[in-house]
Amino acid sequence: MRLGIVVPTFNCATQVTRVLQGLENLRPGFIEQVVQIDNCSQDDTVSRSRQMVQSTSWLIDRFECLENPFNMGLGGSFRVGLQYAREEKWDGFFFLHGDDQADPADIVKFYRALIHQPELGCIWGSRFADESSLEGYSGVRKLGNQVLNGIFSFGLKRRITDIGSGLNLFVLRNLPERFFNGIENHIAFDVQILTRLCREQIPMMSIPIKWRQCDQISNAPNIQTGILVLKTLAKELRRL
Ligand SMILES: Nc1nc2c(ncn2[C@@H]2O[C@H](COP(=O)(O)OP(=O)(O)OP(=O)(O)O)[C@@H](O)[C@H]2O)c(=O)[nH]1
Ligand SMILES: [Mg+2]
Repeated sequence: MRLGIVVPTFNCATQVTRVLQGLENLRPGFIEQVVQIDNCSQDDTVSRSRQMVQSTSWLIDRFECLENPFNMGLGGSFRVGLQYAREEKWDGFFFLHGDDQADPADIVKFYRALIHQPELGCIWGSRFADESSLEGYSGVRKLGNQVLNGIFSFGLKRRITDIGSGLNLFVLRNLPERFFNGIENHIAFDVQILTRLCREQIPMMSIPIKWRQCDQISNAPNIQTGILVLKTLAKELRRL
């Protein structure tokens, strides 16, 4: 099975170098390549990533950094990664946020789950399941997410413990070719993906992950993102 990792970045030089170091330490034998997709960072995210990779031995032969010509939003970066994965004929790819909130070691759990259930179309990382580990998230943030999880569970008629985290695995070989058509550029693109997974009854599972907030600068303001998420859900539900 040919798997890659797509790492979207935007102004997160300090954090992405830790993510890349984490992958170098892990040296996951099941990963073919790591592709960073930078969304016009205004800091030195790209140069520091490239410099960091020069000092590695595993990653150095497997790393590529693509730079979007303009800020395409997180969904736009996802589509760039998807296109890359298709051109490389990967069977699937991890989408791992570059701001070091997830634990890169969790990808091993995802891979093991996929080996046991090779028919899965998606493995969804969950920050709010009972066994998840969540550090540094404010009470407001947790509550907001729990409310959204409740609304989604009701709307999608299925228990949802995360509407979209920064660690997911998409198994392209088990997803219809048209599955990602019309995915939007904005940060709630994963809400579109989640509703489609449910609507099309794609085999999927959710895995509790480790997630933390320490020195990250969020580009996703709480209220605006919450509204966008709900609007995206409403739009997708009309299609159900
Ligand atoms: N928001 C945002 N993030 C981007 C973009 N392009 C790449 N990213 C990266 O995508 C990841 C997610 O962005 P965040 O702003 O942290 O959003 P989030 O993780 O969904 O929300 P938080 O829980 O607030 O961190 C980070 O690693 C960013 O560096 C973009 O256009 N917008
Ligand atoms: Mg983040």
